[in-house]
Amino acid sequence: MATAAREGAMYLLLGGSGAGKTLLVKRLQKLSSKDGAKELGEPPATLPTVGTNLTDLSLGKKITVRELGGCMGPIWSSYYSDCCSVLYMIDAARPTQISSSCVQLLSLLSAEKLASVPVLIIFNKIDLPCYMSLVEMKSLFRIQDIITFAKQPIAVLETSARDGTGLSNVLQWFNSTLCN
Ligand SMILES: Nc1nc2c(ncn2[C@@H]2O[C@H](COP(=O)(O)OP(=O)(O)O)[C@@H](O)[C@H]2O)c(=O)[nH]1
Ligand SMILES: [Mg+2]
Repeated sequence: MATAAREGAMYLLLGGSGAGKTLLVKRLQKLSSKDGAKELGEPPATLPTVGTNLTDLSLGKKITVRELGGCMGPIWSSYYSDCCSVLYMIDAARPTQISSSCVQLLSLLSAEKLASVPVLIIFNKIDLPCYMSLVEMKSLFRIQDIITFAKQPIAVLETSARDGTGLSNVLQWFNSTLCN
């Protein structure tokens, strides 16, 4: 893959289309920028990611986040050998995506090449009302069973990339998993 020229450790950002991956990365870029913008302001517009999208972040050291659009699911695995950590994003306000997201998550957790990389599961869009609570969503996902039986160290966070809730926890997770 064309990553040799980049300095930073590679983090993969995966999840269904429209979960909020691009907005998350834009928000993290702003929060970690030199001027340390504390005011997020209105969410910038995002376009559906076609293919893959690379973003550099400076978090003590330089890292690169590679977003893979949801429609690239069938070839996600071709990027596994190149990454040090995985973020998996779920739209917490779309219960209809639970089963497909769960299958995708289980498949990536069972990939040999990802057997020892830290994984962060993010439930995004917690600002939106949903007829199902986050507790119900997580229980349908069987998050606790997944954590118990997975080989990888797994963390779970809730965010709103829109209003900024939980983004500092995501930055903290990056700092705790900084790879070489
Ligand atoms: N309400 C709400 N909307 C969000 C949130 N995160 C992303 N969005 C919106 O969801 C849409 C898809 O976001 P995008 O980042 O392009 O999703 P991606 O396909 O996963 O990259 C955009 O209109 C975003 O503004 C969130 O936390 N809350
Ligand atoms: Mg995108």
